[in-house]
This record gives sequence, structure tokens and C-alpha cells, in this order.
Amino acid sequence: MKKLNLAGEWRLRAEFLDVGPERVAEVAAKPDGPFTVYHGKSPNAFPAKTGFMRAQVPCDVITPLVENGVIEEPLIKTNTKNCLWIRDLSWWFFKEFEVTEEMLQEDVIRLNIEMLDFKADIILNYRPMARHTNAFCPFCEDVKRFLKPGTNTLVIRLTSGIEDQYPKDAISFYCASDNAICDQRVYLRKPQFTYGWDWCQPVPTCGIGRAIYLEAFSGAKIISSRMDTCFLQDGNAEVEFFFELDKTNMTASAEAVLEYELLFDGKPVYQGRQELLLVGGLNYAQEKVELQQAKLWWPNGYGEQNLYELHARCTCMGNTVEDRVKKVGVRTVEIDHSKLSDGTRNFFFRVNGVRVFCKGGNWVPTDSVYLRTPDSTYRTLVEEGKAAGFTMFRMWGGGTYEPDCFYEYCSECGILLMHDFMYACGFYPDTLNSFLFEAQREADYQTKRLAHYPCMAVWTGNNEISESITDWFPEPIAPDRFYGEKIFNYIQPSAVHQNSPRIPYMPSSPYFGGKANQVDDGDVHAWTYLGRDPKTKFKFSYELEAFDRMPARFSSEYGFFGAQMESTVQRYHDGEEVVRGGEIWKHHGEFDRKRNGIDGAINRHLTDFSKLDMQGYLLYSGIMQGCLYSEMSEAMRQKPYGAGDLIWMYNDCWPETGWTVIDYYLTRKVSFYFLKRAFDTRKLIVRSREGGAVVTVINETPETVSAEIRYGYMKFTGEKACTGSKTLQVPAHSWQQFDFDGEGDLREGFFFASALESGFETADSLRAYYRDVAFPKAQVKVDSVEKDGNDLMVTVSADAYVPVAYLKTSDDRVHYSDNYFKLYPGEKKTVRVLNCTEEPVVYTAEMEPGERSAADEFQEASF
Ligand code: BMA
Repeated sequence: MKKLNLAGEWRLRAEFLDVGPERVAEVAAKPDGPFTVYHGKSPNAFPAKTGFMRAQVPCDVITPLVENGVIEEPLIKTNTKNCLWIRDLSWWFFKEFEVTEEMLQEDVIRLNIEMLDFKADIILNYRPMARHTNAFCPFCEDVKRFLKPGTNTLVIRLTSGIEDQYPKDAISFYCASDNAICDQRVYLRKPQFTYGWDWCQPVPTCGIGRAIYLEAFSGAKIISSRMDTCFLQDGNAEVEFFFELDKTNMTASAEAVLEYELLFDGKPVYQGRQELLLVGGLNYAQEKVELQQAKLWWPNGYGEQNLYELHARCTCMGNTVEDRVKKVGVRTVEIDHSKLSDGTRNFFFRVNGVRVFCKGGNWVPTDSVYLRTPDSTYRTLVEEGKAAGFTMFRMWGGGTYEPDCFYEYCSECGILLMHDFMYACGFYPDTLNSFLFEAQREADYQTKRLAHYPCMAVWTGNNEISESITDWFPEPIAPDRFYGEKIFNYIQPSAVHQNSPRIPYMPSSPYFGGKANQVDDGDVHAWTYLGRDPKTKFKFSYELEAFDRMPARFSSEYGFFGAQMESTVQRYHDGEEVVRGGEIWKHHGEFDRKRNGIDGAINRHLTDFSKLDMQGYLLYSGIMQGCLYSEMSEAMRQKPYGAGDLIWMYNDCWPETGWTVIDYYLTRKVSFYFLKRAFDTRKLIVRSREGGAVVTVINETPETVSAEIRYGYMKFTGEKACTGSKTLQVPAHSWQQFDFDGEGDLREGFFFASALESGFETADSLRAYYRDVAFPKAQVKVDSVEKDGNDLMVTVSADAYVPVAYLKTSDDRVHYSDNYFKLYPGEKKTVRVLNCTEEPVVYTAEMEPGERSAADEFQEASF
């Protein structure tokens, strides 16, 4: 097989939209001057343009426009407004390449392009030869008949797709977010967030993404392969290998040999060989094998992420073609829906037979200009998820299917995926056969592509579309039928069953119960319960006990808003003065309904919001977000039926004040550390009860520990009462509760439990109503600073309880093993400060006691 990589330097120019592919010769003949664009007076006026620019393919069109100085980086200042004109042009990519006589002797020469966004005309040697309109499955065609020996020219003409007029019909009537620029996005199979969402500005673009190459071959090759884990028994595993092979020459059969090996730590543990008689086109092979003493793959914290390597090759007509080496895992995954004693049902994931609590967040695209994300960003984001104790990302349906490296990192880091198909908040036109055709091949392609990754835990049909039909529309405006059902309820389950049969499928997220977002059944988006539902009428972020009462088993979405670090705010202001509430500030995230939630909560729980300056706002909104996330996560983890807590949202596609815990520039927000603690694998959670407290003891690690848990009542000033201790056997992967009796004034202290030597941090019963109590003035100090390689080990302590103490250096991007933590009187806390030489200073965030008003308690939900 001969491969010709077409990535690299291409030439790019723009034309008006009505210059179609048939005018390619005319466009190619235009003078090669520098690319220029004129907008007249307004940046969004209809543009005139001339010339060519260089583009490093793969790329979208914004990247070369920025690199060539035509536009400024769109994600800073208010620049997103200045690039809407990109949708008004067609974009022409040109590439010349050499084809040898030898290549032309092969049976087929396929042009493979992994991602084309969006409407693509593919023109080879000035002959328009194909059209592609789905960014979610690749272009792959035999183009041999269009090629010649010597120099060939490939032209790809792209438009963003937004330019077209689609029917204004029942289907498109509710798919716009506040700041979306097209309410007909549902007609286009491309990342839906690029039209704008309630957390990002629209950034229309188009481009060629990921791999692009020609591949010439004769004979057969493996086009998909995977290893499924059928069952585990007594340390052994039954696994099954699947191969899909494609043979050239449709009218003849041929002998072939398929060989494959499974390696662990570089050593073969199984070798397979099959002699096959292949027909033209598709052929299939499989084999079931027992692996002795299989090394299992576990989610983060639950055990090792053991990975095997699957090597495979096919020899046919004298040619041997190697398959891409795949890292695969031995693990089973299922959703347990068993009945509980009260007649309701469980909803939890079981991996290798072990119940797993899914801790994590929703993953959205990494960049509004999503084709430019380097692998290193995926790695950092996944590793940061791991560092925060995540066991799951939910791949939100308004984004994209990510590149392979992302799934590799999730598999390496033990982060399970609840994976939406890319449909969100809209009705999709399943009345059009052409649309169903695209839905079908996308489902087929993506389920096959991702089937071998051990991180894949469930496929979900879409984001919130099932919920929308039952919950979002009052009778008179509800659509006449459930648009999209042919996709979510028929095409997708069949593709999953066919290509990834050991992975569960759910038609939507949320789902299960008499209606899709029933709070006590299945997977829930807890927004409704937290105040979005007009019927609820008050904000639960003001009444933290409501988190405990919420009967959800698994919340795969809920969110609280929080500011970013100051360096990020400075960075997107790009030298402009930072004005809180100014135009740039507002543009980056403070869309109406998001804002008031956090301001009110700061007022209610932490301090007088009106007295905060900009730095104060950044700090306290971060702390508030962190408190709410940890309150909710701990509430979910201490319920016997609690099984999942995924925040909306983990990451971001641009720098904005929003729901995330890590920002677009990959800087950890204040809330990151609250979530990290809430997600500890060894964890105590204390809740006060009448005459004492209940302690939840969670050990997700694979080791059984014996823990001496000390408990009692402690005053903020450190005096203890009613103390006791209990030595508990805490089995691997376990959850248990015990309670103890005690008395104490809960306005002056709290119940606590602690087993530091066994890896359980001290926990207390104090909820984040910090304005209700008067903390004594505490002296906080740095006890010692020691160097450990490139890191500093900083030990701090306080003489009285501190609800939030934090370390700070001149760089707010520095990583700490923990930060924004509680300090208990007499307990020393040692923090690792990574890659840092500057000694941090320790501060406390003062909580100003205040009167809470009745209005605070039952404030009308504004959304
Ligand atoms: C949801 C999501 C998104 C949305 C978010 C915040 O329900 O699925 O569509 O952006 O809430 O409003």
C-alpha cells in the first residue's frame, strides 16, 4: 500500500458564494497576489476580496486568516463579531501533488479526508468529482480515474453551510440559543455549537480537518477492528476479536491471510491466524479467545488502566497491509437498572462487575475554531480531569466527535465516556431521506471508529431532545410529532448493536422513567430541580439541604456559574482596560440569565456582593461556584442510590465567565480545587442529624484499608467535645455509613470525622452558609517551605477554623495539590506547589456575617 500525505502547505482564496465548482479553472487562473479583504465601513459588510494566501492543511479558514494578518484572533476582545462575514464567501483550497506510474498501477487510489466542514466540492484536475456534506464522517472515495502520472491538482471548495436557506418549519422553530446566528442548524451535520450557544459566541468557519491523504492499494486491508470483553471469570477473560476487511476488485475473489497478535507489556499473549477466501468489497472475521489472568482496565482511582496492544495485518494478492496498532482494554461495562425496595430503579454503571460512581463533567469542544486544537490540549484537559478525580466525561451532543488522540488519553487516564451522538436541543429533520442517509452513515462510522476504546461506556442518542418534547413545550406549541425519532430510536441503537454491542445505548440524555427528565429515575439533568423549572420557583443554590433531598440517582448535567482567573481575564482583554461590566467583559460570558445566580448566592452565603471590587468578585464567585459544586457532589455521593455527578461544564471553547472549572487557556479556576476534594477516592462526608451526625465512608480504591476514624464535635476555636473513635475495615470499592451521637452548638462549630493516616481528609458537617456564623479571627501562617525537585512543599496551619484559606504566587496559573481549602485548628496542611520557585503567601477569604432576608430564601427563579 502506498500512502501520499496531502497535509502541508496549500493555497487558499475566497470567492463569492455563487462562484460554483464548475468555475474552478477561472478561479485557479486568478493572479497570485496576497489575500486581501475589504469590508467597506463595517467589518460585517459584504466583503470584496482578492489574492491567495498560504494555509497549513489541516486547518479551518480562520487560522490562515489570523496567520496572514487578515483578521485578529477572534476569541479575544469582542473580535468574534468581526468574523461573521466568513460565512458569506466560498473558500477554495488548492494543492498540487505528484502521482507516480507505480501508484497508478494499484487497483484503487482512495482519497481520504477525515473531516470536511461543511459543504465541500472536491475537484480533481479541474473536474468536480464529488460533494460531501457531513462533518461527522470522512470523505473516502476511489479517485483513480481522475488522476494522471506527474503533477495533479486537488481543489476543495468549502462553504460554512450557514449561508443556505432551509425550510422555516416545525423542525427549526426552537433550535436557536439567545445568541445563535442560524435557527436552521439542525439541517446541517456539523458541530452545532459553532452557531453560538448560551455559553459561546458564534464563530462561523469551515475547513479541512485531521488526516488527508491518498492511499493506493491492491488486495485487501483491515478497515475496522476491535476486541470486545464478553465476560470475566476467576481472573480470566473471554474476549472476542472482530475484523472488517475490504478487498479491491469487486468481480473476483482472492485468498488472504489475516494475522493478529495481542501484546501486553510488549509480549504476545495471543496470536491468531485465519486463512480466508475474500470477495470483492466487505468481508468479516472474528474469533473468541480466553485470556488467562487478564489484566483489567479500570476507571481512574478504581485500579490500573491496563492496556493491551492489538496488532493485525492482512496479506492478499502478494501485498501485506498492516492495521493501525490499537490500544485495547479488558473490561466489561453495563448499566444496572435493578429495582430498589421502594419500587424505583437504580441507575449506575458497573465496570468489571464493580459499581462505579461517575464523577466528572460535560466535555464541550476545546475551541470555537475547533479544528486548530493541538493534541497537547487534549492531553492536558484529560489529565486535568484525571487530576481532579474524574471517572467520566459526558460528550455533549452540541459539540463534535473528537479526534482519536482524545479517546486514547481517556483510555490511558481511566475516564469513562457517556457519549452523545452529535444532536442537541432541536428537532432534526428525519422526514428527509437525504438527512437520514447522513445520520445512518455517521452512526455507523463513529460507533465503529470508537468501539475499541475501553473508555467508551455508553452511547446516548442526543442532548435533551427527549426531555424537550415532554418538558419544554406547553401544549399549543408542542410539535405534532417527535422529530428525530427515526435517528435516536431506530438508526442509532441499531448501529451501536451492530458495531459496539457490549456498550449500552440510551435514546437521549436525560432518559428513563415516565418522561425523559424524571428526577427519581435514570439519568437526570438536574437543572430543572435546581430552579430552571418555572414550577419550582426558587433557587436551590440558596438551600443547600435541597441537594441532599434531590432523589436523582445520576445527574449528568447541572451547573453553577463562576468567574475565571485574573490572568485569563487580562488575556482576553488583550491590553484593553479591564472594566467589570464593560463591553468586553460582558461579551465574554455574562449573558443575562447566568449572572444573577452567582451574585445572589455570594450574597446569601459568603459576603456582601455589592462591596466586592473586581479582584474580590473573581475570588468570591470562584469560591461560590466551588462551594456549590462540592455541596452537590458530596450530596450525590452520600446517597445510598447516588451513582453519578457530572457538572455542566468541564471545559470551554473560548474564554468566558461560565460554568467550567478549567478555562479555555487551560487555567484551573478556583472551583477546580473544590471539585477535586469533593471527588477524592477516599472520602468522608459528615451530615449533622438530630443529636449527632452521620458519616459516609467511601473507598473507591482497589485496596482495603483499616481506618481509625476519630470523630466528635469541634468548636471553630478548636475545643473538642463528645469525641470518639472507631476502627473500620473499609473494603476496596466500598460505600458505608455509620453515625455517632453528640451535642454542640452548630453556630459555633461542627461535627467532624477524620482518618488522615488512612488517606481520609478531615470532613465536617458545616454547610456553606458561611454568612450565618461568626468565625473567630484566625491567624494563618506558613509553617515551612521545602524544595522537592522542581516543586515546593508548603505547610500551613491556623489557630482557628478557616473555611477558605488559599496560597497565592504572582502567577495564578500555578498548580497546587490542593488550594482554597479549609484549615482546622491544630491540623497542619501540606500542599505541593508544582514547578514553582516562588514561595507562596497564604491568605484567607473573609466571610462577612450578614442578615439573610426572606427574599433570599425564596427568590423567584429568573430562568
Ligand atoms: C444544557 C445543555 C446545553 C446548555 C446548558 C446551559 O441543558 O445541554 O445545551 O448550554 O444546559 O444552559
